[in-house]
Amino acid sequence: MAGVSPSTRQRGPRIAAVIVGLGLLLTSCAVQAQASPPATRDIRVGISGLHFVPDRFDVRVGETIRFLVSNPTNLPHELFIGTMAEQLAHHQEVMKQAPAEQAAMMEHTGYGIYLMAHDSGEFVYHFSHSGEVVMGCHVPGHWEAGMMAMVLVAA
Ligand SMILES: [Cu+2]
Repeated sequence: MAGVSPSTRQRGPRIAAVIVGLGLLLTSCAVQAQASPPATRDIRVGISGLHFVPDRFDVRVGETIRFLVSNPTNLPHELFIGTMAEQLAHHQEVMKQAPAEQAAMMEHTGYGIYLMAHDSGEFVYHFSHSGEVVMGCHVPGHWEAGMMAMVLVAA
């Protein structure tokens, strides 16, 4: 996705570029959040080991859900929400980053949330199409271990 250019040996300018990039992404996230309708329902998502709990959710087209996500584990986790094609594209993007930049990238995707160990947070998502939407964690090794949940969006 947008943002962080490939690394150079000059650490200072690279960090400055990352900060500017994150600022732009944060701005775009804020704009996006304002554009979606207010949430009409809350859904809680837990994490246990390398699993979302529960691992299946049912919503209806047109619903705007506030997801309240808690991570009681000792590891950081991401909850990236999107179609399976978007999951695979996002996964490739994350894997391309240097390890030090993966977390920063996952933290600001704009389509979900990134949580440190023992942290919690929330995000709002509007379901505009029927079908299946996937929640995936792309912290290295987690997606490969099957860390995903399905959201079934009924017409
Ligand atoms: Cu994870």
